[in-house]
Amino acid sequence: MAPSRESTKVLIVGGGGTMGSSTALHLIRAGYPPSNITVLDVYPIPSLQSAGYDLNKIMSIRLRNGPDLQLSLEALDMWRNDPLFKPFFHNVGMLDCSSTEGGIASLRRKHQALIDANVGLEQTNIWLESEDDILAKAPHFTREQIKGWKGLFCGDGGWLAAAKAINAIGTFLKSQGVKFGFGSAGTFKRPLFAADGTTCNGVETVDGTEYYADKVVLAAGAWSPTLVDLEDQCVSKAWVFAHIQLTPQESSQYKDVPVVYDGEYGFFFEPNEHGVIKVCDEFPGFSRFKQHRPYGATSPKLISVPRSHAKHPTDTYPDASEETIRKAIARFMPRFRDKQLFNRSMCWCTDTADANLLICEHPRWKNFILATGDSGHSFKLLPNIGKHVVELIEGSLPQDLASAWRWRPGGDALRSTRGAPAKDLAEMPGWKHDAKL
Ligand code: FSA
Repeated sequence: MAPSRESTKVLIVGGGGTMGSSTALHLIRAGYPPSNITVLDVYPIPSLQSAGYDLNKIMSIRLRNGPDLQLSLEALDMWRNDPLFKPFFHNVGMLDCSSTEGGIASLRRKHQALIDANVGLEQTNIWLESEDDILAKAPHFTREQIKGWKGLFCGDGGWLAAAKAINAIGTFLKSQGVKFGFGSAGTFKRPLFAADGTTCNGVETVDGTEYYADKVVLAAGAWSPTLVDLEDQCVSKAWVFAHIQLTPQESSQYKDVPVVYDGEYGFFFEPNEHGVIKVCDEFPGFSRFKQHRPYGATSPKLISVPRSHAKHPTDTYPDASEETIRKAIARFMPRFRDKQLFNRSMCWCTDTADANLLICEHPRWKNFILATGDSGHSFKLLPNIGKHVVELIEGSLPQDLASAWRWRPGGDALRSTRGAPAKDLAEMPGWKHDAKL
């Protein structure tokens, strides 16, 4: 007999981030008593070191993997209609553009994949062939600036106020009486096992607290492969961003502009309510390999270990990033090329080899469930991903999702589906970090 929702206790490690908070939310929506749900995280929700702790993330429909169509459509519906998520979706559109032959060819393939999905996506995902087409969607550009550009406009896209959305989940969880453990009482040390040695029945945190539960969900994002041995299925990588400050007058000219993304340069978002624009460059990420022994490994091994800006606020980013972020600004907003950059920071994600999520029960630890492997494209799934983690907990995850998200060692997560393998931060001049911190 399946265990009842009323009596099943669930622990969520990394519950202050994207996948963990969504899981807690969906447990409550499925009828699990909030007092049977415990969220553990290094930081209070929204966790400062979650990739989702950000001004904004991109929303668009991109079909990279089998499950993407279903997941994106579910997410879009919830960002549009679910009262909890609706306030955080800024449906200003997303303009994916390029001026190179290869880039344009790749955009055409993306467009075709959307048409081939056969669910009417061609109505909102529009090919922009001419400069006039682009200027109609993005009048803040000059004709000169967009010479040679072609674009794919996603009318279902835009941006998501990321940290605010996780915060809204956190506020709801607290109001419902979910239990929390933060700081050393929320930092994972090891799983606990029943007398059989293979059935997980809880977690010990670094302060020595033992939490017991029927199901343990590890949703620690880029920290997941440092906590338990994932057999090289996930490689954690950092992406960088910086902010620029606009005057109120400048800001009003950029209000409601679509997110603009060029795979060879990067992307930027409209200014927030304080006139701050986030700019990112695009590249295959930075790893940070060191000898480290996650729980379950028989000896230390090379693992890319994230290092958060939250914990190490004086860390810088590589000189090369400064250059490429400036290049992106010069490309997208040449009038702001001399603006000061601030809040330079890194955002840690974890790639799998095929860029599918890793959402499955551990093959040897019964009741220990992984919900990780974001591969850099998962924030948009905040509203719905937890529903599928709950399905996995209950043994009802549809076969196609279970197969895509299965435990699957092998493959090259360092490269993943990107243009090149990640370079290591240790090789990047300018990346300074105080070892004492
Ligand atoms: O469209 C999206 O899913 C947003 S991806 C944003 C990004 O910064 C990537 O550009 C980067 O390559 C990495 O995957 C982290 O996320």
